[in-house]
Amino acid sequence: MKAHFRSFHPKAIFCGSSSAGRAAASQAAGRGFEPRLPLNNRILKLSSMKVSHIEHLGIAVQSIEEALPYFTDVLGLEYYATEVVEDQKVKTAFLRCGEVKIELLEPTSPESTIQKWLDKGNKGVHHVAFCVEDGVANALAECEEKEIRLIDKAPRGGAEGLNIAFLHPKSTCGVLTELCEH
Ligand code: CMX
Repeated sequence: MKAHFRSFHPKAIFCGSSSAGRAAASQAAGRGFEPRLPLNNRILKLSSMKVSHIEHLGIAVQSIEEALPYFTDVLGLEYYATEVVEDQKVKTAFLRCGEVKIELLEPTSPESTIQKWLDKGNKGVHHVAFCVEDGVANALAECEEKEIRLIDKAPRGGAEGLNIAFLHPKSTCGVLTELCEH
């Protein structure tokens, strides 16, 4: 129980009047956190979602051809696959970085969400993909229960044949979040 609480936002561990809660508040105060009531009590519910690792980081680029040499020739990462994801209007290139992959995303159409994102002056890390052990459908159900805004209401097929679903960055601390399962 305590271990779970530690993984929550620091503001969330101070609710309740248990001695453990008070001890945590006092410890955290010593570290410079301001004990206060959480803005949203639902965060206190323990998570049953199990994230095993970061599956990949999605990096938006205007041109894979131009971007790739930085990742292969400078960082020395191994490039191993290219795939076009038609329904997302992107071409992807995958590189290995230990257990985590880097997914370069190049728009294939002006209508691509990646192109729109680049056109707004953004570049670099576009999303973070977390691998969930108990399946994307279960993870989505839990997110929905906790009022996290879903982009995909059900798992769908993504690059590399993975089941995936996206969570809206407005609900996820500004990080466009992909959930995926192997
Ligand atoms: N990271 C963080 N915030 C983002 C974001 C991103 N990648 N993309 C958009 N946002 C923010 C915008 O900044 C904007 O915030 P403000 O309202 O404060 O300006 C807000 O989200 C809405 O953005 P928008 O430009 O109006 O864009 P849309 O609402 O049309 O779309 C999103 C945003 C996240 C719903 C859409 O990009 C989406 O559905 N993404 C999931 C699918 C995807 O990204 N596919 C490409 C990768 C495919 C793959 O990996 O295979």
